Amino acid sequence: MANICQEDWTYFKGYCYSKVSSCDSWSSSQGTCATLGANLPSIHSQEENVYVQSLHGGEHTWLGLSDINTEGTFVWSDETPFDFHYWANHKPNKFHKEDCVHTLGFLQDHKYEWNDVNCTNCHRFSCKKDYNECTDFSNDCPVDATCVNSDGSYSCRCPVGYLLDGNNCTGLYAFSYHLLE
Ligand SMILES: [Ca+2]
Ligand SMILES: [Ca+2]
Repeated sequence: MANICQEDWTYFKGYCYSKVSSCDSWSSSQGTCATLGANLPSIHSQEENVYVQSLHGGEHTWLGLSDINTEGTFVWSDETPFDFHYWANHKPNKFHKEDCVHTLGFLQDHKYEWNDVNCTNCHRFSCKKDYNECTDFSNDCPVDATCVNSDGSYSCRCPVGYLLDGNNCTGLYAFSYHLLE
């Protein structure tokens, strides 16, 4: 798929990612992403885990994951569910001293795993934000439908009295007619 994100951002499965090659603390990195309308990356599949780490050629990078607020409860900075993790063996560890999570990358025999470290460490990072499919022609909503953007996706809403039927908004009377046939 052609890159449909803004310049300096790359598209992957409903989101745009931008890489920052200088290092910073976890909080400053998250702050930099926030000024771009984005967050440090949350990861929800191994495919995304590999993609995000490949952006930096396997170097260590921050993820949006931390247990800063409640020790032992890791949350993503973009508030998406914690439904995937890829901790290295015996991680997370050290508890109160290590509240922020970075990727180990794939250099020096590392295998895309994650490690918790001190939040003031300096790591490179990427920013992740939703791609708004409704602002261009990358959505396939019928002309009479309204495109509704959502985090990581979008949907098509037909006018009242119509239902989305494949790539068309079909009047409800047409559905009843099918039933009578
Ligand atoms: Ca901790
Ligand atoms: Ca979207």
